[in-house]
Amino acid sequence: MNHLVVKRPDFKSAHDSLNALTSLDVKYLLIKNFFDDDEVKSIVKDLKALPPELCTVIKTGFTVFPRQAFNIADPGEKLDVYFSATAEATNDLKAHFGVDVVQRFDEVFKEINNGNTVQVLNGPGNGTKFTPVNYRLVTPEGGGLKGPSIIHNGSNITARCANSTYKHLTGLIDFDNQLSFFTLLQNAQEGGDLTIFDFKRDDYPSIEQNRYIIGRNGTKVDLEATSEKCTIHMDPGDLMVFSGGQLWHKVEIVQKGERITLGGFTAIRYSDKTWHYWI
Ligand SMILES: O=C(O)CCC(=O)C(=O)O
Repeated sequence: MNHLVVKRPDFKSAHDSLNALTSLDVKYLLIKNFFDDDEVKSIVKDLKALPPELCTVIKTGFTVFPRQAFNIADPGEKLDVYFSATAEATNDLKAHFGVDVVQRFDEVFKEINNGNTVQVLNGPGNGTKFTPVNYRLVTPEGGGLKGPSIIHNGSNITARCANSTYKHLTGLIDFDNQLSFFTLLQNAQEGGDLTIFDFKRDDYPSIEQNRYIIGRNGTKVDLEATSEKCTIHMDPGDLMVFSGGQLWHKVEIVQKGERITLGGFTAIRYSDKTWHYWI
């Protein structure tokens, strides 16, 4: 599978990337200079100044901002509660940062979607919206596997924690073929690179021991031994877009330092075939 590297603002070879990534004609798209050095510095400074109560510690060593909407909702979560939490989270994303990160995603997505706008995904009620993106901060603290270090495909974050929101999401968009995107804001000193395996969830639907994927015909692949993969080292300010819904992937365990990313997911809405993004 090919990959594509472009440098903002020159998107000439990447104008149809969302479709090319979904059909797996392109394995990943790396956009250099999504944020420039000054923007990266300013974003990280603002992030470090946030009141901790606006963040959610998912596990020791894995924190996200804005606070997860599903932590506020109870397990029998109600959609109105969920979406008033996402509205607050979206406000927090704007209120605490000098750089308008959502505007940057809007601009760049349009460039790689044949000039068509990619909107933040709507909720069920009038004017309700998902949170567009979130920040993920990962340190070695707590050890073990956490969040993106676990070999996975797709995003089960919402699914695990918010049943009715998940139902809404899967009815609305092509959830299984979603793309993952994230911009790197700070590299870990050791670990933290993204590895994408050349194996599709459709061919290998299950995984054992965070290591062996099992094919439909029973074949077993050891992902620790396979060479059918690529590991991508990114620089701060780079944006990565890939078919995280279809391809098994993981983030290498952060062994030292702190890795900071900002991202979400994007997919086609069934009703009008337009692209939307959310976290
Ligand atoms: O590095 C990140 O922020 C998440 C990458 C990832 O595993 C995903 O988007 O599915």
